[in-house]
Amino acid sequence: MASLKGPGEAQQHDGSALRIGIVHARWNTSIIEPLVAGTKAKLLGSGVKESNIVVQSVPGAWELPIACQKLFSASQIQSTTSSSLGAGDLLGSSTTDLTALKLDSTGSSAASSGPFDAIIAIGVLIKGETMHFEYIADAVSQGLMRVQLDTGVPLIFGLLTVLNEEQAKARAGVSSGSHNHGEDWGLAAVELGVKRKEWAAGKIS
Ligand code: DLZ
Repeated sequence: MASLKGPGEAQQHDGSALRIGIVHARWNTSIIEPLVAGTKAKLLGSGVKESNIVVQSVPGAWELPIACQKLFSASQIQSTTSSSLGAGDLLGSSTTDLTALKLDSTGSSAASSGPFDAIIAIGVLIKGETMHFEYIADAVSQGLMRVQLDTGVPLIFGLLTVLNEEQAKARAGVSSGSHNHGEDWGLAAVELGVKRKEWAAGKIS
Protein backbone atom coordinates (compact mmCIF):
# COMPACT_ATOMS: atom_id res chain seq x y z
CA MET A 1 0.00 0.00 0.00
CA ALA A 2 1.29 3.49 -0.86
CA SER A 3 2.55 5.48 2.10
CA LEU A 4 0.35 8.30 3.38
CA LYS A 5 3.47 10.31 4.12
CA GLY A 6 5.40 12.42 1.63
CA PRO A 7 4.50 14.93 -1.09
CA GLY A 8 2.67 12.39 -3.28
CA GLU A 9 3.50 11.66 -6.91
CA ALA A 10 6.46 13.78 -8.03
CA GLN A 11 5.45 16.64 -10.33
CA GLN A 12 7.73 17.51 -13.25
CA HIS A 13 8.71 21.15 -13.56
CA ASP A 14 11.33 22.71 -15.82
CA GLY A 15 13.96 24.33 -13.67
CA SER A 16 16.19 25.50 -16.51
CA ALA A 17 15.34 29.20 -15.98
CA LEU A 18 15.80 29.11 -12.22
CA ARG A 19 18.55 30.25 -9.90
CA ILE A 20 18.51 28.39 -6.59
CA GLY A 21 20.37 29.01 -3.35
CA ILE A 22 21.21 26.30 -0.83
CA VAL A 23 22.22 27.38 2.66
CA HIS A 24 23.28 24.56 4.94
CA ALA A 25 24.49 24.29 8.52
CA ARG A 26 27.74 22.44 9.26
CA TRP A 27 26.61 20.84 12.53
CA ASN A 28 26.06 17.09 12.01
CA THR A 29 28.02 17.20 8.76
CA SER A 30 27.78 13.48 8.05
CA ILE A 31 24.01 13.87 7.74
CA ILE A 32 24.13 17.29 6.08
CA GLU A 33 26.34 16.11 3.23
CA PRO A 34 23.98 13.45 1.83
CA LEU A 35 21.02 15.81 2.27
CA VAL A 36 22.77 18.52 0.24
CA ALA A 37 23.80 15.93 -2.37
CA GLY A 38 20.22 14.64 -2.66
CA THR A 39 18.91 18.18 -2.98
CA LYS A 40 21.41 19.07 -5.70
CA ALA A 41 20.74 15.85 -7.62
CA LYS A 42 17.04 16.68 -7.93
CA LEU A 43 17.75 20.30 -8.89
CA LEU A 44 20.07 19.17 -11.67
CA GLY A 45 17.63 16.42 -12.68
CA SER A 46 14.94 19.08 -13.06
CA GLY A 47 17.10 21.08 -15.45
CA VAL A 48 18.58 23.67 -13.08
CA LYS A 49 22.03 24.56 -14.42
CA GLU A 50 24.96 23.76 -12.15
CA SER A 51 26.11 27.38 -12.50
CA ASN A 52 22.72 28.52 -11.18
CA ILE A 53 23.00 26.55 -7.96
CA VAL A 54 24.78 28.50 -5.23
CA VAL A 55 25.76 26.64 -2.05
CA GLN A 56 26.70 28.51 1.14
CA SER A 57 27.31 27.18 4.64
CA VAL A 58 26.88 28.52 8.17
CA PRO A 59 28.00 27.03 11.51
CA GLY A 60 24.66 25.78 12.81
CA ALA A 61 20.92 25.78 12.22
CA TRP A 62 20.50 28.87 14.36
CA GLU A 63 22.26 30.92 11.67
CA LEU A 64 20.02 29.72 8.81
CA PRO A 65 17.32 32.44 8.86
CA ILE A 66 19.71 35.42 8.79
CA ALA A 67 21.89 33.71 6.20
CA CYS A 68 18.92 33.04 3.90
CA GLN A 69 17.67 36.59 4.29
CA LYS A 70 21.05 38.18 3.58
CA LEU A 71 21.88 35.78 0.75
CA PHE A 72 18.67 36.75 -0.98
CA SER A 73 19.50 40.44 -0.52
CA ALA A 74 22.98 39.80 -1.90
CA SER A 75 21.51 38.18 -5.00
CA GLN A 76 19.36 41.25 -5.54
CA ILE A 77 22.33 43.57 -5.18
CA GLN A 78 24.27 41.36 -7.59
CA SER A 79 21.42 41.57 -10.04
CA THR A 80 21.18 45.37 -9.91
CA THR A 81 24.91 45.82 -10.31
CA SER A 82 25.05 43.46 -13.29
CA SER A 83 22.32 45.33 -15.18
CA SER A 84 19.77 48.09 -14.87
CA LEU A 85 16.52 47.70 -12.96
CA GLY A 86 13.39 46.23 -14.49
CA ALA A 87 9.82 47.38 -14.14
CA GLY A 88 9.56 46.67 -10.45
CA ASP A 89 8.56 43.95 -8.07
CA LEU A 90 5.90 41.69 -9.51
CA LEU A 91 6.89 38.71 -7.45
CA GLY A 92 5.63 39.30 -3.99
CA SER A 93 4.22 41.55 -1.35
CA SER A 94 7.54 42.06 0.32
CA THR A 95 8.28 45.28 2.06
CA THR A 96 12.03 44.76 2.11
CA ASP A 97 14.61 44.56 -0.62
CA LEU A 98 12.35 43.58 -3.49
CA THR A 99 12.41 47.00 -5.10
CA ALA A 100 15.76 45.91 -6.46
CA LEU A 101 14.38 42.85 -8.20
CA LYS A 102 15.54 42.61 -11.79
CA LEU A 103 13.09 41.31 -14.35
CA ASP A 104 13.64 40.56 -18.00
CA SER A 105 11.18 41.38 -20.79
CA THR A 106 9.07 38.32 -19.92
CA GLY A 107 8.77 39.33 -16.30
CA SER A 108 11.20 36.63 -15.19
CA SER A 109 14.35 37.10 -13.19
CA ALA A 110 17.49 36.44 -15.22
CA ALA A 111 18.79 33.16 -13.91
CA SER A 112 22.55 33.39 -13.63
CA SER A 113 22.81 36.84 -12.10
CA GLY A 114 19.23 37.42 -11.02
CA PRO A 115 17.77 37.11 -7.54
CA PHE A 116 17.24 33.58 -6.32
CA ASP A 117 13.94 32.01 -7.37
CA ALA A 118 13.99 29.79 -4.29
CA ILE A 119 16.31 29.13 -1.37
CA ILE A 120 16.66 25.82 0.46
CA ALA A 121 17.68 25.95 4.12
CA ILE A 122 19.24 22.70 5.32
CA GLY A 123 20.07 21.84 8.91
CA VAL A 124 20.01 18.87 11.25
CA LEU A 125 18.98 19.35 14.87
CA ILE A 126 19.48 16.32 17.07
CA LYS A 127 17.85 16.44 20.48
CA GLY A 128 20.26 16.40 23.40
CA GLU A 129 19.72 16.37 27.12
CA THR A 130 19.01 20.06 27.54
CA MET A 131 16.35 22.42 26.21
CA HIS A 132 18.70 23.71 23.49
CA PHE A 133 16.98 21.67 20.79
CA GLU A 134 13.51 22.99 21.55
CA TYR A 135 14.62 26.62 21.54
CA ILE A 136 16.61 26.34 18.33
CA ALA A 137 14.02 24.24 16.46
CA ASP A 138 11.18 26.61 17.25
CA ALA A 139 13.11 29.82 16.62
CA VAL A 140 14.64 28.62 13.36
CA SER A 141 11.31 27.35 12.02
CA GLN A 142 9.63 30.65 12.78
CA GLY A 143 12.60 32.61 11.46
CA LEU A 144 12.60 30.77 8.16
CA MET A 145 8.87 31.30 7.69
CA ARG A 146 9.30 34.99 8.46
CA VAL A 147 12.09 35.37 5.91
CA GLN A 148 9.97 33.55 3.32
CA LEU A 149 6.96 35.80 3.78
CA ASP A 150 8.98 39.01 4.20
CA THR A 151 11.00 38.47 1.04
CA GLY A 152 8.35 36.72 -1.05
CA VAL A 153 10.92 34.15 -2.12
CA PRO A 154 10.04 30.47 -1.52
CA LEU A 155 12.19 29.21 1.33
CA ILE A 156 12.22 25.44 1.45
CA PHE A 157 12.25 23.98 4.96
CA GLY A 158 15.10 21.49 5.00
CA LEU A 159 15.46 21.34 8.76
CA LEU A 160 15.47 17.88 10.27
CA THR A 161 14.44 17.90 13.93
CA VAL A 162 15.10 14.42 15.23
CA LEU A 163 15.51 12.64 18.53
CA ASN A 164 18.69 10.75 17.66
CA GLU A 165 21.28 10.02 14.99
CA GLU A 166 19.43 6.94 13.77
CA GLN A 167 16.37 9.02 12.91
CA ALA A 168 18.59 11.52 11.12
CA LYS A 169 20.25 8.78 9.04
CA ALA A 170 16.85 7.37 8.14
CA ARG A 171 15.85 10.75 6.68
CA ALA A 172 19.08 11.37 4.81
CA GLY A 173 19.07 8.15 2.81
CA VAL A 174 22.02 6.88 4.83
CA SER A 175 20.33 3.90 6.50
CA SER A 176 19.73 1.08 4.05
CA GLY A 177 16.44 1.41 2.19
CA SER A 178 15.76 4.89 3.57
CA HIS A 179 14.62 7.91 1.62
CA ASN A 180 16.75 11.03 1.26
CA HIS A 181 14.53 13.99 2.15
CA GLY A 182 16.93 16.32 0.36
CA GLU A 183 15.44 15.00 -2.88
CA ASP A 184 12.00 16.27 -1.85
CA TRP A 185 13.47 19.66 -0.98
CA GLY A 186 15.12 19.99 -4.38
CA LEU A 187 11.85 19.16 -6.15
CA ALA A 188 9.90 21.54 -3.90
CA ALA A 189 12.30 24.38 -4.72
CA VAL A 190 11.87 23.87 -8.46
CA GLU A 191 8.09 23.58 -8.20
CA LEU A 192 7.75 26.72 -6.08
CA GLY A 193 10.32 28.63 -8.13
CA VAL A 194 8.41 27.90 -11.34
CA LYS A 195 4.97 28.55 -9.82
CA ARG A 196 6.08 31.81 -8.24
CA LYS A 197 7.24 33.09 -11.63
CA GLU A 198 3.91 32.07 -13.19
CA TRP A 199 1.84 33.64 -10.43
CA ALA A 200 3.91 36.81 -10.64
CA ALA A 201 3.02 37.02 -14.33
CA GLY A 202 -0.68 36.54 -13.51
CA LYS A 203 -0.68 33.03 -14.91
CA ILE A 204 -2.72 30.40 -13.09
CA SER A 205 -2.46 27.01 -14.74
C1 DLZ B 1 24.71 24.62 19.90
C2 DLZ B 1 24.09 23.65 18.95
C3 DLZ B 1 23.57 22.43 19.42
C4 DLZ B 1 23.61 22.03 20.86
N1 DLZ B 1 23.04 21.53 18.58
C5 DLZ B 1 22.98 21.83 17.25
C6 DLZ B 1 22.42 20.90 16.34
O1 DLZ B 1 22.00 19.77 16.66
N2 DLZ B 1 22.35 21.27 15.03
C7 DLZ B 1 22.79 22.49 14.58
O2 DLZ B 1 22.66 22.77 13.37
N3 DLZ B 1 23.35 23.37 15.44
C8 DLZ B 1 23.48 23.06 16.74
N4 DLZ B 1 24.04 23.95 17.61
C9 DLZ B 1 24.67 25.20 17.06
C10 DLZ B 1 23.70 26.36 16.89
O3 DLZ B 1 22.82 26.13 15.81
C11 DLZ B 1 24.50 27.67 16.60
O4 DLZ B 1 25.35 27.48 15.49
C12 DLZ B 1 25.36 28.13 17.77
O5 DLZ B 1 24.59 28.21 18.95
C13 DLZ B 1 26.02 29.49 17.48
O6 DLZ B 1 25.02 30.49 17.26
